[in-house]
Amino acid sequence: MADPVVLLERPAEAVVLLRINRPEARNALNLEVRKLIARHMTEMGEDDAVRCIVLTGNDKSFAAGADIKEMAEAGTIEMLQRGIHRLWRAIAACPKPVIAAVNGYALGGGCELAMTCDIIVAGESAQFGQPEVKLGIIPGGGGTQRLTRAIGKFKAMKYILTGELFGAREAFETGLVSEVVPDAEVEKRAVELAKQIAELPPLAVQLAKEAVLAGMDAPLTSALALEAKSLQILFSSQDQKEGMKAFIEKRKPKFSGR
Ligand code: DAK
Repeated sequence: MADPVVLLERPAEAVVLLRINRPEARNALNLEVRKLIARHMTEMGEDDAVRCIVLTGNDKSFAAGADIKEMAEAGTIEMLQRGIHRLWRAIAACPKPVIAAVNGYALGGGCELAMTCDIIVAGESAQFGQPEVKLGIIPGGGGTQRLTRAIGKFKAMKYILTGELFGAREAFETGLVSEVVPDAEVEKRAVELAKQIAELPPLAVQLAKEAVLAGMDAPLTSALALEAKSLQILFSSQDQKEGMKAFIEKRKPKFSGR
């Protein structure tokens, strides 16, 4: 039997690591991979025992984009029926923080997949890009929008219109990547960050993620109102009482997730 194309690992109690596993195709995202990632994200979003997710590939490739061989001959209706946009939305809708640990190539749909995550840790030799234009298409998984929001119009236009790749340093300097670390330490660092987040009160983490993402879509006044309401809501959580009490009593807090 073939190896599963998405592997699930548990590097720490409340942390799940999802590994894309198609090394023979540079982790190209075929429909099976996309469906599995979406399914796992949905399930983990509902699982109280999971507090942070790391999404990764292998040392050569995070994901080299959509599987070109699978879509080369597809027609409009077939592309529509594959429901890729729906699968993408399931990933973006995960309420838990998701950290992309990127080594090697994050191209096209692979770069878009990393951009649906909340934090991106990249290895020094990682390569990002939206090369779709070279195939006669345009980015379709959010690339024209998320890349532009992350790095600004003029840099995004350069990469989207030329299909040129860019390295981890450039990605960091332009704001696409949260941290750059030596290649061999990408996964370790991503898991370390995930563990750090997993120890924090999950309701505060969830509402912080929600406020940042919903706020990016809204005018400033509405976004600030959402932030204020989210903060007020947290004052009815046990973890807010415990966090502040523990600070005053100079002890480590014990968060219950309530
Ligand atoms: N798809 C299919 N196979 C791929 C692939 C891909 N994206 N990338 C690599 N492979 C396969 C190669 O065909 C090769 O297979 P064999 O020939 O051995 O059978 C194997 O992986 C190794 O590839 P290379 O020999 O090329 O390896 P190198 O290390 O020399 O080069 C590379 C690695 C990643 C630079 C190169 O393979 C490459 O340029 N790959 C294509 C990158 C690319 O153009 N990516 C964008 C794809 S288009 C949508 C949403 C999003 C999308 C579509 C629809 N909807 C919402 C509807 C997204 C579109 C895309 O991402």
